[in-house]
Amino acid sequence: MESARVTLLKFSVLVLVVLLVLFFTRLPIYHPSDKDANFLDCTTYYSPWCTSKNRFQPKPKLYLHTPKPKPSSMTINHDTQVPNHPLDPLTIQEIHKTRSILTSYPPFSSSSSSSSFAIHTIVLEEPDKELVLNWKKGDPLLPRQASVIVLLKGKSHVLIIDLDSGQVINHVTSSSNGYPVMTIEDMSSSTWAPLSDATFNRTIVDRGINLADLACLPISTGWFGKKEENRRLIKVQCYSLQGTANFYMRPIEGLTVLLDMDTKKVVGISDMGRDIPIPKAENTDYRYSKVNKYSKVRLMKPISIEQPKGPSFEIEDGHLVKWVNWEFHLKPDPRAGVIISRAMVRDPDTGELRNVMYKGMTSELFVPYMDPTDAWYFKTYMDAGEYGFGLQAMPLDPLNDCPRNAYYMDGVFPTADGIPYVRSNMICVFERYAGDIGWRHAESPITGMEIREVRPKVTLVVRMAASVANYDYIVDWEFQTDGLIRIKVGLSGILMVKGTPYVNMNQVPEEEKLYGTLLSENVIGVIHDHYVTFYLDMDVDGSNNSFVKVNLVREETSPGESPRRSYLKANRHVAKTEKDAQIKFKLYDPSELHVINPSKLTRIGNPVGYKVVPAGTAASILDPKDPPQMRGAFTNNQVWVTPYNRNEQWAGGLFVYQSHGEDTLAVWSEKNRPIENKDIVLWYTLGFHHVPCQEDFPIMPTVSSSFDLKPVNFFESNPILNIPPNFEKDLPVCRAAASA
Ligand SMILES: *[C@@H]1O[C@H](CO)[C@@H](O)[C@H](O)[C@H]1NC(C)=O
Ligand SMILES: *[C@@H]1O[C@H](CO)[C@@H](O)[C@H](O)[C@H]1NC(C)=O
Ligand SMILES: [Cu+2]
Repeated sequence: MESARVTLLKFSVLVLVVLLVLFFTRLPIYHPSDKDANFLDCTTYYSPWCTSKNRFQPKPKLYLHTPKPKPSSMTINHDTQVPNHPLDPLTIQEIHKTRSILTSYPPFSSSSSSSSFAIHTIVLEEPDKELVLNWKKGDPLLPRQASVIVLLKGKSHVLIIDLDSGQVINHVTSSSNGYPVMTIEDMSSSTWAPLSDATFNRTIVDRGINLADLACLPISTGWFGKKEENRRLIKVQCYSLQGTANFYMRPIEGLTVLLDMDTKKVVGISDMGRDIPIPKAENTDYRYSKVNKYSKVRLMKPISIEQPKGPSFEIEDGHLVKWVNWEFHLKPDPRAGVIISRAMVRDPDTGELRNVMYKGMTSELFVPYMDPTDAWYFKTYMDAGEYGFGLQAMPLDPLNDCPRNAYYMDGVFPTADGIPYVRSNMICVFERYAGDIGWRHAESPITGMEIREVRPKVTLVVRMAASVANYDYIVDWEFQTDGLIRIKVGLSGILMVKGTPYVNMNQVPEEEKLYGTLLSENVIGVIHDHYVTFYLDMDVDGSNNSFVKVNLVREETSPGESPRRSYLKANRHVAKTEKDAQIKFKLYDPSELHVINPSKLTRIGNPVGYKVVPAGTAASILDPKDPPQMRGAFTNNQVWVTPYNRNEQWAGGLFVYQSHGEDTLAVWSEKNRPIENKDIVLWYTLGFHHVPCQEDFPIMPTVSSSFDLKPVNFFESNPILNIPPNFEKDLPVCRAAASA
């Protein structure tokens, strides 16, 4: 019995989803500016190891009055935290209160039904947009309401609870197909469940694997037809942990356990691929302590960016970010990860704060694998609606995930029984200086003028990193002083791989389908796609906007008109309805895509606007009637525009788990509603095709793509004409104490 206990313990510690729960949430928060406050010592005291090359210039005293950088979340006491802004996430106290109102409300009150229900969501029910737009600091806070999703006896209940009155003010039972985002407890308990089945144990042992070395993953089943209806199902697949922390590289191929997620009963076991060996553990570990240190390449010296006066951003009242000309509200969300709201940029001419985007977030992800066989066909993840993109965001690692002087924000989320917990350091905010140029011009000697004007580019980054089982997604919202917002997704982490009998490509018959690339002996990296769909509620100088396609077309000259035969012309087309704004990118039929405010013109009469500048344009080429593609139909176009509707924020639908694709962005857009001069929402999908390669083994170097929201006739002229260049005197050079 003792060994069984040890087995279970080891199992529990190492299964990934268990890690997700509470272990990380109370880690002591490390605040870089306390321990590594080099810049403060450096500038405040001008210690001997800190010098400026230009000795005449700075007076250290000047810096004595520099305020300390705003504290990180370390100083926030979550237990006493109160909301300050209408969009602030629910506090610990508010989540407690929501839970207590819910548990005294039938059918959830213990008196009427003691049968178990699970709380899948407690988040702020955002007040009406109109009210938020009119709210000013100093006004009384808008009524605080919680949006709650509870699963009871297989039915999803959606409630709105008013926290001031303590009343449930809305309660509907969902009749649509699909289930809410899994709870951490769903995922964690599913990985254990197969062990209650003797057949499962037997096949593990028969395959020569010690039950103590098992690590299992909960894999969403997708939806492939009638037989999956009326209960929540999940598939579990396992790996061997023996000899490595990177169990993902040691799949127990072909073994799939189908579970009822609510009863935790094994519904079926598919036990195929017994002849496929488990790939070796050697060279799969990626931990610094375990890998051979580089010996054959030159070492890099330490590198860090100094901010002698501290960062230029401020976080007011916990969530309001103010930086140079930008202001926006920032909050963590269990489903979206990061939500940016009320993004406004200050006009350099008038000093006025101008609206750009009311709300921006990751709405859904879609990750279909390209292997139709029994153990793989269902791997078509929708990481936000199935797993909770924010729930999977792990604490960021200071100095590695985010540089020195970063501010860290925590997430506060409920467990399945409604008790709040803190996910510390979930988001970071920092200024980025990567040596890039904001603008420049130099005159060549032929003009006889000596001009060299260059401005450095410094940006503000909001970052989150979600580890959805094996994969890591890094999401950056990068704000530039020229008004541009860059939204970037980086892919790293570990591939989901497949076991194979082959150890060399020379063994693979010509006609054999590998479904991917042989990455190492017995390991295939299966081809897959990643789609990340963003919800962008643009409000360019106000809510009523239009979507304009600026189509570039070839004009041919008439005979004799010009030595040129052809040139390009820009044709503007204002989209009237949603179908006009279903955009598939075409390299040889290019368009700029503008969101403009038709009633706000510049001095010289152009409508003010922002354009979406695409990149990461991989498009899904699956059959539109393939069940995963029907559920992921929001990727059928790269850009969509819909009229604002507060019930249309999740591109795959509110209930994505086992959904049939009946409530997606693609379905809404088919209504073909008017979108001209209306409050509109822009949707953009960043796409990646991923044909794995050997460099992706045993862990992937980050691959990233980004798209931009860029001002177009929004400012009267270059908005960063007046930013100063860098001067030597402002940039003291710090040296390590030993070398001073
Ligand atoms: C399967 O093995 C685990 C781990 O050794 C053990 O705890 C569990 O009881 C076993 N299940 C059955 C049904 O024997
Ligand atoms: C936006 O347009 C609607 C009509 O579509 C109008 O009722 C509303 O007043 C407009 N809002 C603003 C802020 O101009
Ligand atoms: Cu990938």
